Amino acid sequence: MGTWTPKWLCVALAAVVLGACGKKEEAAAPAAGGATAAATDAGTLNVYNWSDYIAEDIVPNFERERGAKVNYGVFDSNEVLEAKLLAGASGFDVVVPSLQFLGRQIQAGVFQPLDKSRLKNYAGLDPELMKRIAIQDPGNQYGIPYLWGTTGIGYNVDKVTAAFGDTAIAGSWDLVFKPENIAKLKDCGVMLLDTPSEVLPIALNYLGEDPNSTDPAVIQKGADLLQSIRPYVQTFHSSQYIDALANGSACLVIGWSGDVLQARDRAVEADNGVKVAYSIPKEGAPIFVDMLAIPKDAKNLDNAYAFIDYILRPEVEAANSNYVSYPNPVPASLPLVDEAIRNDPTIYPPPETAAKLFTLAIIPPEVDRLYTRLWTELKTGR
Ligand code: SPD
Repeated sequence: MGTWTPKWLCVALAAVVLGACGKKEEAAAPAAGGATAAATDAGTLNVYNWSDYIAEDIVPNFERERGAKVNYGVFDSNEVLEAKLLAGASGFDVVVPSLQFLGRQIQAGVFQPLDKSRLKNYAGLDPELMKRIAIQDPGNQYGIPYLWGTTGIGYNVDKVTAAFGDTAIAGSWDLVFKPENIAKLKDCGVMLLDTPSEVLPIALNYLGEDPNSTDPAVIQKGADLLQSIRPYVQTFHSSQYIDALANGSACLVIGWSGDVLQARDRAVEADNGVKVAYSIPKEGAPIFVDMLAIPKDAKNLDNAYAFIDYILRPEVEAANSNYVSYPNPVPASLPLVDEAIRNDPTIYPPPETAAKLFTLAIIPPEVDRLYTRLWTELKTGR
């Protein structure tokens, strides 16, 4: 494949006025000369990223090349990251919020503007994508895209087939939101992401409402829909579902694309007979971009820039996409991305699917409070 112009992604990212706009890796092999370049001691770097979201060689290869020690922590929800950032003095040098969260954290003064002259690989970022990101990060001042994906349905192929005769139902949110459907999978384990900022918009979109509505009466409709399926949901969690799908203890999840595909690959590696699949339902689904950013009070700036620039190397982002099954924003990496990933429509959605994807807007504080209250009520059964 030659150059990559993801026009469909831009269409999806542009669709909202208020909004923006595995298989295990064999060898990340990112660093030309990496093994010999560790002569200096370049101090430390504190990175806080999503769990299950980086090829396993990237941090060690960077440490070797740079001669720096990376303290690498993980989280599994924007809400958790945001609480730490807003509390201040997080101690992190590089963090990875999703774009709509980055947008409001910029407004809260959490990040420092990037000095792009320190990122020699900046020019390799997809310009169309950057333009769309600029809607929530004006001037692309604060964030660098890391990876992106969609939020859809992960399922156990055999369990869904046993309940419905085939898996066609997984192509629609009807599987999750019609009580008579989800009830059929209750006993094999249903898990939802523990994140109101995505699950409520998904419910609203399913109802034909604006997923980014700020109208409390509209948002309440989404909450009511979620309450109607609450009896069938076993667990709310944003990372455990990977292993649960892979080992067969969950059969239906709302989850992130690459995570579900990692579950599929873990089951294949375990050779346990569990077949996992991911679907982007026909009614539409969120598209997200996760962003690298540097907090204002970061202490290890040179290493932060070096790390971000390292990630942006085409061979590093390709290794990353190959490992975690999420697409990346560096077009020159695409020829290095495994064909099976590049041609997988659940990873790189074709235009007709992409046209249905929607971006998530920055949530205003009063809506955020409403989301939190409705989510607590949902989880605690009030
Ligand atoms: N396991 C890594 C998942 C990363 C997903 N990012 C979430 C984006 C939410 N909008």
